[in-house]
Amino acid sequence: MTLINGKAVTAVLLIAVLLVVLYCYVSQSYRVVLSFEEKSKATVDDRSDPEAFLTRHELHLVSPDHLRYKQPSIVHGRTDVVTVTPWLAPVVWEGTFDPGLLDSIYRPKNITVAATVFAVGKYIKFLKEFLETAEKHFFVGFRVHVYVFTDRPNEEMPQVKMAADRQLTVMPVPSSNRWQEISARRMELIQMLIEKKLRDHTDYIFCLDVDSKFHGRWGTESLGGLVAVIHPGYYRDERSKFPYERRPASRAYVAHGEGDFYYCGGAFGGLLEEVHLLAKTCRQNFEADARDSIEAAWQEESHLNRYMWISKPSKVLSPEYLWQDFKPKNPEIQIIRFSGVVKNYAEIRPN
Ligand code: UD2
Repeated sequence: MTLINGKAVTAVLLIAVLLVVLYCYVSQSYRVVLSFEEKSKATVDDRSDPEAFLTRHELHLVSPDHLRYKQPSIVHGRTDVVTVTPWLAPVVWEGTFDPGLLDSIYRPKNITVAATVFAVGKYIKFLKEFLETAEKHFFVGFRVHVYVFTDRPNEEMPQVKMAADRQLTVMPVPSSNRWQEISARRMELIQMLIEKKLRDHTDYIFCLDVDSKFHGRWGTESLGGLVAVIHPGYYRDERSKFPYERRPASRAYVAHGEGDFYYCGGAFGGLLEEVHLLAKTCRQNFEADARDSIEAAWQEESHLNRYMWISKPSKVLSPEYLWQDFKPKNPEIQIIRFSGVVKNYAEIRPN
């Protein structure tokens, strides 16, 4: 009798445990479904006008009716370079896009493109040529707003005539005694600029080095979610030679055998919110490193390279988009669009 009772109690206990496990499983799945639905709902709510959202961004590329342009081909084209990354982002080279077609697609979207440039200390001398050549080549015919961060007084600002749909705003910044600090603080200032001034009226942003000038078109072909430029100095090299930060103690660390390309700190961009996330993350990592008394090998360029390895760029610009004036063109470089000017570091850097 006692034995039967004991068996019954064990069976009841077993059923109870099974019921509890089943309840937990069902309620957990229910919670997952709920949170998924909530998430989808939030996404729709955030984009209360989905048609307007799609129309503005590159997700929805609508060309004008009856537009005539050269027939595209999938069997003829550039064979001397790779035009797509392993994660299927386009790599933009001359001959891979139709500028007229792209401009016709983006013009009705009425986009605004911001550009940031830092001209601190003696680097102010590069600003005039940067701005003058941007007028000739950078998003010509589109609404462009250039933000110049400088510590120089108004009298030192070059006077450059800008087209009607283009404007310039000067953002005062403190001077600095270390060039590393100037280039590194850019991420923080870009993050703040986006948060305080650009949201609501800017679609895309490009962050560019001032000691450079435009030689050719840089336009709508460069638009994308997250856009990186391949560094002209390393694009033919094995990745073991890339000057990534190699100390594991740094948040910019990229181990040997890892990484895709070596990207430039002197030019990057994309949709406003993508660049905001990049700037915020690189700034946080840079500051956390500083608290541990470590400065990455190439300051914010190292952090940017770590970021782009994990958050893959959705469009990659070939080294046409940041060459170096002192370097002869390699055969695959059919056009130089933007290029660093030759400079004497000893003359222009604070120390
Ligand atoms: C590389 C990067 C640069 C940055 C740096 C690492 C390219 C082409 N350049 O160039 O973007 O990542 O390595 O720190 O990828 N600046 C001033 N005043 C100064 C010093 C710098 O305004 O006294 C600004 C200016 O906008 C300049 C930028 O910081 O263009 C980068 O400085 P750089 O050009 O001297 O850095 P560089 O040539 O080592």
